[in-house]
Amino acid sequence: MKITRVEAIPFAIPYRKPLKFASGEVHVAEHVLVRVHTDDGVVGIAEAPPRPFTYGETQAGIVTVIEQIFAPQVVSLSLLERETMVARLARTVGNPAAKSALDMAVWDALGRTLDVAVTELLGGYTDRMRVSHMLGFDEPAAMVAEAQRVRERHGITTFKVKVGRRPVGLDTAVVRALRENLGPQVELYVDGNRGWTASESAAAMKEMSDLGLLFAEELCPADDVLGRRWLVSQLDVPFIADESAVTPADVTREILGGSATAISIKVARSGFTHSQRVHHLAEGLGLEVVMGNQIDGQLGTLCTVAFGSSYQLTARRAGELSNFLDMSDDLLTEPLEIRDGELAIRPGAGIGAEIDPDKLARYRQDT
Ligand code: MUC
Ligand code: MG
Repeated sequence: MKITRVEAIPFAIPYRKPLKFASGEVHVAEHVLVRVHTDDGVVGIAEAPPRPFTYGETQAGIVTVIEQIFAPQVVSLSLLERETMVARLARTVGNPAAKSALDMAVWDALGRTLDVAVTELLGGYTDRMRVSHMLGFDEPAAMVAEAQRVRERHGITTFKVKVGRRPVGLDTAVVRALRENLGPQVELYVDGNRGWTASESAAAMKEMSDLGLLFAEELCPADDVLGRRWLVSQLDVPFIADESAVTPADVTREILGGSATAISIKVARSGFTHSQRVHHLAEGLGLEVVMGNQIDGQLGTLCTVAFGSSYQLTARRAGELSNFLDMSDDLLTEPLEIRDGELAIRPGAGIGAEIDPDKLARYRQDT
C-alpha cells in the first residue's frame, strides 16, 4: 500500500458551449489528471480543475506544485497514512485543487486496493444523487431553451441560475422567464459569484420574491463584511457560502459571522478528507449543504457523486453534477449518464473510473 509515484498530466478538452458567470468564463477544460501509483501495482486517479479567478491556481502551477513539492512529500507513505499526508501538504499554503486531486487519487487507490467503493469507505449512505443543472449567462430565451432541453433529455428538474450581471434586471428577467416557462414544480436557485453589491443583491432578491427560490449563493463578496451580513439577515431563503467557505475555519467564520446560512461542498477544492471535515461541521451546526461543481469533467463529477452519496446530509439536495454535458469529449472509457434526473455512483472499487488511453494520448499536453 506504499505510494511509489505521483503523476500530474495536463490535458485540454474544449467545451461545446462555454460557461459564463460573474467571476469568469470557461471555454476549454484545461485540467490536470493526477495518478497515484503504489507498490502493489494499483493506480488511483482524480482530476484538478484550475480556477484562477476563484482560487488563484493555474494548470501549469498545479503540475509544478505536485511535481516539485507534493509528490516528494507523499512518496513512500502508505495509503493508510492520509492524515500524515494532509499535514505535510498543509505546510504549503493555498493550492486547494492540487491538494484535493492528490487526496482523492489516494482514496481511489485505497478503494481499489481493498476492492471497496469510495462511497462505502466514506459513509455508504446511498448510491445516487438527484442532479442540479447550472445555467450560465445568456439571453432569457436561450437559458429557458437549455433548461427545457436538459429536463427533456435527462429528467433534471433543479436549476442553478448564474446571476451577478448589471443591471440586475438582466438576471431577474431570466429567473422569471424560467419560472413562467418551466412551471411551479422545478427547483430554482441563484448564484452571483460575488458579482453584485449587497444593495443590488437585496433589490434583486426583492424583485424575485414571488418566484419561489430555493437558495441564494455568493451574491456579493464575503469581504464586504457588514454589507453581506445585512443582506443575509433580511433574506427568507438560505444563503449559501461557496467560494468564501472552502475550509472548516472559513465555514465557521462565515456562519458564526452571519454572512451565510448554508454551504456548498466541492470535492475539487477540499478533496474527500477535508470535505469530510466540512460535512461533519455542517452537520453539527445544522446547516443545509449542496454538493457544488467546480466546472468538473466526468472524473471530477464521479468524485462529487461518490462523496455526495456517502452521507444523508449531502445526498438530500440535488447535487451540481451536469457541467460535463457541455464538454466536447472526456477521458473516461465509459461516459457518465444522467437518467431520470439522477446520477449513480459507479459500481466497483474506488471511484469506479477508467481512463481511455487513446483519449488521454489525444488530449494530453505534455507530449
Ligand atoms: C459555482 O458554483 O460558483 C464557477 C466558478 C467555480 O469555481 O465554480 C463555478 C460554479
Ligand atoms: Mg458558486
